[in-house]
Amino acid sequence: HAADNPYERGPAPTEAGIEALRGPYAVSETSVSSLAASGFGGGTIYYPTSTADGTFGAIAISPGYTARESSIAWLGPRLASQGFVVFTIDTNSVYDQPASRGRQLLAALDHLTERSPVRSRVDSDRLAVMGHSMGGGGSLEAAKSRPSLKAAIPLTPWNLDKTWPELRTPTLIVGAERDSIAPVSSHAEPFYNTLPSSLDRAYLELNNATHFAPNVSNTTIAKYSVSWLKRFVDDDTRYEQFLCPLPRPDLDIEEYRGNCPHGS
Ligand code: 9J3
Ligand code: ZN
Repeated sequence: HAADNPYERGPAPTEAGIEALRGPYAVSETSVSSLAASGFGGGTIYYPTSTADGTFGAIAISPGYTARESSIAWLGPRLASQGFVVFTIDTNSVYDQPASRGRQLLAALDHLTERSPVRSRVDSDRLAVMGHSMGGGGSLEAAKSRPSLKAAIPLTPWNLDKTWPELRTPTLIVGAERDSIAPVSSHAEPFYNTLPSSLDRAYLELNNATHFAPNVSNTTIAKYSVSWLKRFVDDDTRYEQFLCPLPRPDLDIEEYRGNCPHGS
């Protein structure tokens, strides 16, 4: 319980709870204009309204090529309501490449912890990155350059760099079976396969899904993202039950690979 883990937030988890459209925390939001943002394009911060539970871990999320913050906005309240501060960002240009998106994710985290109005609510030692497509490729870049990150979740990621042995951040890679823009055979799967085998890592392939599955509310993405973030940003082992033993293929999951148990 909380006495053993100071980062644990919220009630004992259930499968229905991690699949729900909203978690236990009421959520507020505040926008960051592009003028106020340095090194990224601005965005929206979603955060638990109550200050009664102390600080929260935080996640920055980048959209993909040609896309705006709106394309990943559903993740803001969905994750924040589980007990995280979530920053969905715009990039400087919608044409920015993955390496740039990685730097922008880190700039957004720095803004969140150093300059944002909710900085006192954020635990600056417990940060994570996510992103769609080139933003997913960017989350790999961010984790490579900042190994203190606690979790990375690239969603149908795209990157020309196919090898990621440098990562030290627990990483959940989400691929889509019918992705023809970032086919899993040349993106998500080699990214996963080249992560260190000693790392806490997982590969979730969404059954019968396209490149754009992460752009609309998706319960499979949400439930495993919440579990991964809770497990590695909050060190909350109550969520290990949803990650180990490895989820079995079903109507939603084409394939799931990973090490198990975690943290060993
Ligand atoms: O961010 C993305 O959707 C990357 C896929 C893409 O359009 O790459 C083409 C260069
Ligand atoms: Zn590489």
